[in-house]
Amino acid sequence: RILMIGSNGQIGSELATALRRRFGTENVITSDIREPTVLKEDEIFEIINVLDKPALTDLFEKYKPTQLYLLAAMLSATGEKYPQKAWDLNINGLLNVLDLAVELDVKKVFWPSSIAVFGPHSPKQNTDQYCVMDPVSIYGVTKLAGERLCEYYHHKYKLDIRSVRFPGIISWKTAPGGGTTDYAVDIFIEALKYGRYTCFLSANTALPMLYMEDAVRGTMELMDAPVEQISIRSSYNLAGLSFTPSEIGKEIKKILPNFEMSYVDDDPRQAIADTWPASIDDAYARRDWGWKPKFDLESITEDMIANLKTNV
Ligand code: VAH
Repeated sequence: RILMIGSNGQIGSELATALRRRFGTENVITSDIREPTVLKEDEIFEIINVLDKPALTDLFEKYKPTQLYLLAAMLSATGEKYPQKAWDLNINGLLNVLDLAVELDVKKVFWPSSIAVFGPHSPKQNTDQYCVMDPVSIYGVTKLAGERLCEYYHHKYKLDIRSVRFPGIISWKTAPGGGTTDYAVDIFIEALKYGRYTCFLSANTALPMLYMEDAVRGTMELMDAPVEQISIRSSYNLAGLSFTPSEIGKEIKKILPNFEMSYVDDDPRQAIADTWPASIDDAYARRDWGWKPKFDLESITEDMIANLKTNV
């Protein structure tokens, strides 16, 4: 049985759908700090605060999960507004889950890290699995510390915890929550609504990105891989594609010729984006468990516009 904590978020909501399809709705328990906006009658949901250890213990004991997916976190931009809360949620939430997973013998745990673990002294292009990581955002600090905790709990308690460093994720079903890469989602929504978009990152800010279908498939493939193939217990680099706001704007213009783009140059998220890599080397994920992205900028743009037109 699978327990997911943080199922209302951008990744959680779509990963939950994929897990229900794969393991059966009755075997997937979703949970978050508040009720989801949509819940079908056969879907199981529980309200939980991942920082409330006694309540979390009750939830684990009630469902006795064999797999646990922790998607509850505060992202980079919001984290800069509430750094202490970001540390508390992202680290103490993870620690509560790690301890319960060990105590109650959960077979596999998934926890997402992020390219936010890299910083100004990390290589900018094809950033490799092992390199200097000096994150400047508190979110990046929590993800780097979280990776070290995951590796420690694996070696100390033999916990089978698996992780990937997600790039910015693009999707249309659930809005992202307070990330620096959110522009790559907002641009599509506003292009369709208003025919124009004012971008909070500069035109040439190249960032690593991944389409949600690839992110969900990659997560499932990582979790399905035989344990002996997993050589990284901090978090795997994962790459999809890299592009700049200018490049995605041009791609949108191919479908929406009247689309206009402008830029602001005083957004605090620019300072975070400037410390992140432009592209990622995911050789370990490809070697260990056969990772390969499928979506490129053209297919992402087509899929986003087609779905947003009919669903939003
Ligand atoms: C953020 N979407 O912007 C997240 C992600 C790599 C970016 O971690 O904070």
